[in-house]
Amino acid sequence: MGEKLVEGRIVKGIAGFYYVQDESGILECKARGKFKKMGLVPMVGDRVLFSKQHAAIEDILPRTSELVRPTVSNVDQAVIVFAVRFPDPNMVLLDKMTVLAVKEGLDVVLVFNKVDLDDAESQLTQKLESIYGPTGFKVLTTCSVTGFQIEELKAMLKGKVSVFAGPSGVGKSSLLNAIEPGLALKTGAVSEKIQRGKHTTRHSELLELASGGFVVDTPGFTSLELKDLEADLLSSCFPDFEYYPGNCRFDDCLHMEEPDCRIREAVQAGKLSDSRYNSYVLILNEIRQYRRY
Ligand SMILES: Nc1nc2c(ncn2[C@@H]2O[C@H](COP(=O)(O)OP(=O)(O)O)[C@@H](O)[C@H]2O)c(=O)[nH]1
Ligand SMILES: [Mg+2]
Ligand SMILES: [Zn+2]
Repeated sequence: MGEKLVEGRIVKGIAGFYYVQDESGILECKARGKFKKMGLVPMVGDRVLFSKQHAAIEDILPRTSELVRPTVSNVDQAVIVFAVRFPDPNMVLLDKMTVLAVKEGLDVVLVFNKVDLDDAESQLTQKLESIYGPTGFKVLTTCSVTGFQIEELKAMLKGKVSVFAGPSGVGKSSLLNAIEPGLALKTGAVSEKIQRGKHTTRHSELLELASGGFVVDTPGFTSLELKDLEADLLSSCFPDFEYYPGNCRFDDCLHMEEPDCRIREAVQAGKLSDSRYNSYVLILNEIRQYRRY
């Protein structure tokens, strides 16, 4: 007689053990040997069928997405966090992260944190909003210190699996703590350095929010590889470029030197952001660099 299998989700994996969560709690499980034979390695984020009696994962349900860094499956959205300043946003890095997220089929939420450090004179928040408004990405400006827009962020996470990404020091852990103080994530540059020193490999972990949804707090990453992205697909990962589809003289226009390019015209006319176009060119050149080898 087959025993009853229960559906759950892998929230953590350490040294061959998988922590599978369902409504009744978290159970430490082993994966059946058949997965190894199939060349299938269970991932954090996987929805699985497991046996409580044997503490064993019996089946892995089809994945909707698979991220490599951090290693998580079934992610719905990327919450890309940058500070309006301290540290100043690196726009190329930001745009690269959105490209990777779009390429993976994730929804993008852009969070500009530390709005308390902006001032009336520089209006950094407003500038960022004007650059990213036309992308159609969801944009939130937040402050984890005052709690500004924290409820809105919380609402966006509800019922979804979200990966928090962004450079170190922008306030990812602080935002998550503001959403749910019980998480008690370590914050501040110093504590992160200590954390890195202690654990040579950091495992990704899904954290469940009481308000609903799971989040992954990634350690900050600063360089991203775009090796497997084709040059001619890059502009489709810039949703603000898509307002001018198929209108360039050449169907395969890369929006660089080609004559009658609608994208470059839009940039020259001030309709498309210089900053976004600049990132596009730099990322395209990076992709071409890879292709040469
Ligand atoms: N002024 C200000 N500081 C913040 C804000 N959010 C986080 N911080 C500070 O920024 C530093 C880095 O925060 P942390 O959450 O560790 O950033 P992470 O590396 O992205 O996880 C800490 O010293 C926080 O106290 C904010 O909204 N405003
Ligand atoms: Mg952190
Ligand atoms: Zn073009």
